[in-house]
Amino acid sequence: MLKSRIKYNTASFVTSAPDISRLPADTGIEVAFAGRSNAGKSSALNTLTDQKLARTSKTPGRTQLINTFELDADKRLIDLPGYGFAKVPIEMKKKWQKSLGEYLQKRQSLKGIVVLMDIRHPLKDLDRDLIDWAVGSEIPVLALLTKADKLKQGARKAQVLQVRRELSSLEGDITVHAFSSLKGTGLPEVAKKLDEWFLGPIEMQEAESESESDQQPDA
Ligand SMILES: Nc1nc2c(ncn2[C@@H]2O[C@H](COP(=O)(O)OP(=O)(O)OP(=O)(O)O)[C@@H](O)[C@H]2O)c(=O)[nH]1
Ligand SMILES: [Mg+2]
Repeated sequence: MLKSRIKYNTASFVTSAPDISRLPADTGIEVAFAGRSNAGKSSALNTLTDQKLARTSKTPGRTQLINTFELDADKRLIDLPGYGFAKVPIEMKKKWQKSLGEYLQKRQSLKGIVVLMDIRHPLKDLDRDLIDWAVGSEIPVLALLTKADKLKQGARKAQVLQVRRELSSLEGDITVHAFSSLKGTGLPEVAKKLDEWFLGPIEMQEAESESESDQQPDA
């Protein structure tokens, strides 16, 4: 079983919104899953929550709405529409890009972005744009190199190191891990980072619970 401070398997679907005006109130903390079409965003969310919450597909461009899942009243996970898929009618593309851009720029509760990239071809232009933007906006990034099961261990490690090296020049709060929805690779690392975004660093929590126990000495 997944060891985490938050029980991600309690997540439940809230809403599918065509634009940010239709999202739940912009309060609390939100973590968004973003990336190119077909990168594995919905699959990663399903693996993390151990549920079939988000619809996945072999056809890129499956997630066209901003899907919201709630962990509790002030913690949400967001499945964003994918970007960079060529075979989408231009009008539709414009609409998604608008709602994606608006979401990223205006959402105050957005406190962390999981950027998912296929481990076999990471850091495409739009991925770099998104990561650059997040660093500029001081939003932490968890870069997941997805479908890690498609590479042998040596190649997988080399890709992780290469992406880490390339992103280190940005000097942002960026963490890079290999991930596989199929095998569960990287899942504990994802849960740990999201716990930190939602609840704060573990040291802080321990300090808090210590001070609580100070007030209530054992009888
Ligand atoms: N081998 C392998 N395939 C995966 C993995 N994760 C996702 N896939 C496959 O990749 C395809 C796309 O996955 P989705 O999770 O739907 O991707 P998405 O990023 O949500 O795509 P859009 O909603 O279209 O933007 C599906 O056929 C998945 O089964 C993985 O870890 N390993
Ligand atoms: Mg999807």
